[in-house]
Amino acid sequence: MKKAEFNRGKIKKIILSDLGWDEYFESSFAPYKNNYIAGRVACRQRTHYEVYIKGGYVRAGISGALKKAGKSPAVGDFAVILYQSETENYTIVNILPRKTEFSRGVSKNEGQNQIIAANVDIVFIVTSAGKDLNPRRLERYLSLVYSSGAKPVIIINKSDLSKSPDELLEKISSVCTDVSILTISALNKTGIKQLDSYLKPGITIALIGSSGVGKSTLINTLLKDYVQETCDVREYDEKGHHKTTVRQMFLLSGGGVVIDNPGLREVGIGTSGEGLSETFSDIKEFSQYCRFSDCRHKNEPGCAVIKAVSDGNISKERLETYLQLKSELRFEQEKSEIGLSRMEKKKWKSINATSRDIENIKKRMREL
Ligand SMILES: Nc1nc2c(ncn2[C@@H]2O[C@H](COP(=O)(O)OP(=O)(O)OP(=O)(O)O)[C@@H](O)[C@H]2O)c(=O)[nH]1
Ligand SMILES: [Mg+2]
Ligand SMILES: [Zn+2]
Repeated sequence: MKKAEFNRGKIKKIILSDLGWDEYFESSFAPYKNNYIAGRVACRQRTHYEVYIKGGYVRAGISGALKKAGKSPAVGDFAVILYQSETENYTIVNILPRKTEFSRGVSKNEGQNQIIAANVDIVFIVTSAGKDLNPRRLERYLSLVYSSGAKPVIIINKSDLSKSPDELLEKISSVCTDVSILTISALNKTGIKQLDSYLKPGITIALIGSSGVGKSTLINTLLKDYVQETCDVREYDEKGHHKTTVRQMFLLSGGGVVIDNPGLREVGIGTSGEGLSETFSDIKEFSQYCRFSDCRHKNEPGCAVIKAVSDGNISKERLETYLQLKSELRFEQEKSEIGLSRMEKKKWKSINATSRDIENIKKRMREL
């Protein structure tokens, strides 16, 4: 088995079920079972992928057919791999259907959301004591996580920098009524035990948050090893310079996997409205009592949401973020529809071009 240059910590023998492989994937892998091997994408490099397979991990390329189909494996994907013993090459030939898809929420290329990671169960939204701790930012992150299908947990790191951890909790508790908030110090290794209940065999956890909040430091603490380079304490200046540039997956000694991500510069909203209604369930609750069923909660008479703000039940800033995110959502949805229709046009263009080619060939044949 080829050795990759990444430090993956002390890896024991890999069992795919510790990595989240279950009946769902087993059944979609069934048609490939006899000739292919299954693996999970750990990291995407410029020229190849690093993939965990039963027993270890390998470097793999992707097949031309997959590239042609425009499919690109994301970290966390379960893949169908062809092993050619003559050349000792591993090639990803297909991606098994995803359970969850975690995207940045910013659409790129023809309205498709950019996938950050696939098959994530829990997202640790990492923030830190200091100016990163911001309820408005958390609302954005929460909407994104909810729309991915994963469960969010908020981690306030660097509690050692605060005199009163309770104050930290208080600052954001209003935005996260149904979400667990854990206060830790990844550097001093305090509060880490609270994470134990999430770190289980078969469970995939992704860490997201701004640059410099301590995601990679937390990975190192969880793995009890220095697998990820972190920003030097002396050179760190809260300006958010990116240290981690490659997204990758690590295995925990008790089973389960964690994915470290580069700090997110831009947090979009995606095209799914579900994330918004879950994040702002209080606003949704009040909106049932608005006079108009299509109330936009801006200046309509009989708006129960605006009343809730003036009664002090919802903060003004929270409503503002909600309205802002809602308009971004509408924009992203429209963009995605335009993207789809553009793709549809492209498809017809290529179909027409192909039939033109066929006609030309036929014509030339007749002329011969
Ligand atoms: N005081 C304190 N500093 C911490 C803690 N955790 C991390 N740091 C420091 O914060 C800085 C940034 O940590 P990283 O782990 O590199 O942050 P990151 O979130 O991975 O950043 P990116 O990779 O750029 O996204 C480093 O100097 C860490 O030593 C903590 O619990 N307390
Ligand atoms: Mg990092
Ligand atoms: Zn209203």
